Amino acid sequence: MQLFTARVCPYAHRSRLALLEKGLSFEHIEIDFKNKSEAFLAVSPYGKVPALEHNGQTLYESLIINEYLDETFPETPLMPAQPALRAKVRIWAHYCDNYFISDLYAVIKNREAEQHGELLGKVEERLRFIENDGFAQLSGDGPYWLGAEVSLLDLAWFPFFERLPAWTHYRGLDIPADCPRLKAWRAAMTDRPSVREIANTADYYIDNYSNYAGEVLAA
Ligand SMILES: N[C@@H](CCC(=O)N[C@@H](CS)C(=O)NCC(=O)O)C(=O)O
Repeated sequence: MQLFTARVCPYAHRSRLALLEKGLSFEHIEIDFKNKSEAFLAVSPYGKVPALEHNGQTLYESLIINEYLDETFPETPLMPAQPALRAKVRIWAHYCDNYFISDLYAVIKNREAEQHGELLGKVEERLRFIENDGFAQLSGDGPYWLGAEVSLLDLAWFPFFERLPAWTHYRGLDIPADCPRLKAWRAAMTDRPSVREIANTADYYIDNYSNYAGEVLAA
């Protein structure tokens, strides 16, 4: 099994975590975005990481790769058994990709101080929505999205929260004080062996997101 990946990429981070959580061995192929090989473009038609090659199949899109891994290697399941809960995992992963990330990147890429407050407020509202309509409904006593067991949903979201120190550094974005479940979840995830094995430092993210964010904007 080969994973085409990039250390800086939160989406590739999702699939690396899934492989580690499931204890699967794989060849890690680090992609240089400025110099994409033919072999990479053959498995990744969008030219994006992550991409996976396994048993003659080429797969891409992090959430789909992760469901494939879970179905192909059902030991240590990372999806719940009940169809309604499986649907919730997909709903909240879809929310991450289709609502949360676009607002997050809008704050980070924005360089106009006048627009900053409004953009930041939108992301904070999204975080409160996750807290109240996500965690409060699904996670019981926690600490994970679905309670006691880690799932693909945790792996879908966590990479964006490992990068939080960069968002705080450049844009003053943090988990709001009225989101205690989200804070506890981030702490619990940060402690997992899979997460620790491939964690990058705050300084790594601050350095690597400087192109996106540019200068620090006052909150
Ligand atoms: N929806 C995709 C997004 C993957 C993605 O955007 N990856 C970025 C890096 S974080 C990429 O490979 N970009 C290629 C490039 O910038 O040339 C997924 O979930 O896998």
